[in-house]
Amino acid sequence: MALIDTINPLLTTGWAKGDAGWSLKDYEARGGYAQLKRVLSSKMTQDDLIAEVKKSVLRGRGGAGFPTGLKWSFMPKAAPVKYVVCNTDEGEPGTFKDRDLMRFDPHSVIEGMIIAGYAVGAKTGYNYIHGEIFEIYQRFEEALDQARAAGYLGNNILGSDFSFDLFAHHGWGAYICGEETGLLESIEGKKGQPRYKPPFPANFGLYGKPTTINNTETFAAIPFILGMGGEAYLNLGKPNNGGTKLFSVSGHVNRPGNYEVPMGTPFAKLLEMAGGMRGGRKLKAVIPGGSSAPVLPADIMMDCTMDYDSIAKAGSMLGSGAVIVMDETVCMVKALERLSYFYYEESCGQCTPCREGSGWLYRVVHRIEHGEGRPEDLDLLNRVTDNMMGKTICALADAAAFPVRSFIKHFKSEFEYHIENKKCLVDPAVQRAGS
Ligand code: L3W
Ligand code: SF4
Repeated sequence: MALIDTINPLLTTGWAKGDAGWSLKDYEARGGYAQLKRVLSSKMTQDDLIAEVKKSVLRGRGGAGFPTGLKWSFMPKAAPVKYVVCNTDEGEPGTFKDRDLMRFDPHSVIEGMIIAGYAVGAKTGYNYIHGEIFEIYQRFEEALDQARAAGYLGNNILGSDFSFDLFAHHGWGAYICGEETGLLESIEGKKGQPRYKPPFPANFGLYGKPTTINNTETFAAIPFILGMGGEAYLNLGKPNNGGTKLFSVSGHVNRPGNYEVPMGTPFAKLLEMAGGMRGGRKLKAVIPGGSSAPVLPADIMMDCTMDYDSIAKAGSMLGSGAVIVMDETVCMVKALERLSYFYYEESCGQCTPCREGSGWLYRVVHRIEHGEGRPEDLDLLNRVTDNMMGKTICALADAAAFPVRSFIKHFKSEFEYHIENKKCLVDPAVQRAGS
């Protein structure tokens, strides 16, 4: 889905020409690779680079919002072999920004990764690309060929003493391979099952070597940060939430799509950019950060700005920036049933609380939705989530639990109505009208 609108184009500068603007020639014409040239010719030190990224307060765009400069600084300086890995395993329901970045501006990701390689002292990089976006993988391979031919990749880049090569790795579509250590296992040719952390990838990553792993959008932001300076990038957003962010807006809006806006933009403005509510219906709820993030009711969401801190204060997560908008025609029990099935299906099965718990969550929500709910089911669901959260190897168990807890917390009366009356509170004809 192409970009629909932007307040402050940065990451999306190159999207204007759609599929006609992605090549090396186009990227160079809009200033591409200038920052790599500057870094290499001015012999900026690794510390200088990391300091600039820290100044920008660029926070990881894959979901956790971890400060990128800090993450880079964790890489042990003396280690002889290190890696840089890009996480383009975009599989979070509602998220569709990284595939567009890779489609319309793959060289910004490549340039960001090369600069990251220089900053952390890595000579090899991998970009792990989600299995269900094969055309994007092909485009990235083409972009890599162009960059290699132009001397931006390989030995002694642009005549410097810095060598770096980059490879695309095509995944096979498992959601759990988007978890950073599951992804590393998958590149190594193993089953994509997350590793226990710590040790974090910065110390024990790909093939057991120190590895910096960031999201696609995070790498793509690097050339822009160096171009304008860390402080100016920070000032685009708000304190502790630097820069602009891509938001994938889906659901009951008139113009679903990707929007680039400064961090701290009011949610109401983003909704307006997305054309407002479809059919003029009333906003009921929003999942602000991809399906793993707790749902928020309309009144709370309308008071939020789109940044990590505001959304966290409201009780949810900005996550990867996938904004799922739901109007008054949505049955929240049915919506939760769909989400719960996803996590049940995608659990890798290593941890008992996740493997068994995600199945129980789905089955209990399913029976409520299908008129077989029992009065004790809401307590049961909350108890199952208690036994999952924080008790597993990776965050998937929490991601399965958050929707259940938040849907029940904010929309309890709908669940109670379902259990008592064995049918939806929202009339099925109204639901059909909204679908
Ligand atoms: C070294 C330490 N490194 C933390 C690193 C860590 C990681 C990053 C953040 O999950 C979330 C998840 C999804 N020394 C460190 C350290 N690090 N402490 O910092 O770590 P963490 O554990 O907070 O998060 P995570 O494991 O990366 C990501 C949520 O994002 N999510 C996911 C969306 C999915 C997509 C997609 O499909 N593309 O984005 C959405 O909300 O649930 O909570 O690198 O190594 N002391
Ligand atoms: Fe696998 Fe779930 Fe455990 Fe994560 S929490 S490692 S997905 S079983």
